[in-house]
Amino acid sequence: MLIDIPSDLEAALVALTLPTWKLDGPALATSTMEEYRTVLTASPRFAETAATLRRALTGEGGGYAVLRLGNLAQALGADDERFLRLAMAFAAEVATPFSPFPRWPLWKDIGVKVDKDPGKSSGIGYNAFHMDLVNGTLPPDYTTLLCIRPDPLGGGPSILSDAHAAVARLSEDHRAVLAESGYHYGTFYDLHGVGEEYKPFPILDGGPGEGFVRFTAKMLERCELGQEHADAARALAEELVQGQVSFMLQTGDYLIVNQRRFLHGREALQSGQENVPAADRRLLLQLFLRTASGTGSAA
Ligand SMILES: O=C(O)CCC(=O)C(=O)O
Ligand SMILES: [Fe+2]
Repeated sequence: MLIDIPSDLEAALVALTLPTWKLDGPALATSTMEEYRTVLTASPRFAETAATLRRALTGEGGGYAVLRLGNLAQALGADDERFLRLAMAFAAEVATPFSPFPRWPLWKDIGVKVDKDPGKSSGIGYNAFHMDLVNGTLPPDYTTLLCIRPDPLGGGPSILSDAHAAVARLSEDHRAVLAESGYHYGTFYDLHGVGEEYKPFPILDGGPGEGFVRFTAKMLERCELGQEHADAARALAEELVQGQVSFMLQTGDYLIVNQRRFLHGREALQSGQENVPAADRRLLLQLFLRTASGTGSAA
């Protein structure tokens, strides 16, 4: 769902300068979260906007939101620290920002690399449905993507699909196979705050409609899977595509995905990226969030 910022709130936010954030290990410091909340709660309609955001992510039928911060990005500059602090403050209203990568800052650049595996993060091709950090026992509750620059050639719409709805459309036989520990994906190296490496894992590890649908369609191409497991995973991948929504993120759009409900991906960028100067290519900033309870309910 799209969430616009009321114009009186926008005006108040542009006039604010939030302090720089502090870290507590890999996470945003509680003191910063409290500081940001205190300042922002004094702005008109902030509390109500944050409540709308939480409802979109955790309410009945919800699971993702696009917070439209484009006017703020335009007023402050999309890569300006003041804008990033405001986006961080909205994120902190959902759950605690943290970095699973010890040597990376909280916001991780996702640019465009023409030489990379086209189907992976920052590649130029189709980025198939997945959850982030799928092979940790405790993946981030939320993954978030802040659009600094869309593809100047006009490609790369985001895709989202309700994972539990897709599972519910599968046959019982496929669901039973997906509940077996027959899946694995990728490497697990030097990651913090996402539990242990999970290998092999079941795609379905909660009751109907519950828990993570621990899936990445990338495993179909890149991993050796048993025939039965591969077939069930392919059926799930097809249902995810059947149920997908897609939209183009614009500058300042902030996509927040509840990983317990929705899986995400991205259509291919427009061809011809090698002719676009690196500094003009699509740029997102990625940030992960963890709920206090680890159950996915908002803060
Ligand atoms: O480029 C995008 O829009 C999505 C990137 C993504 O999902 C990821 O890097 O995990
Ligand atoms: Fe992702």
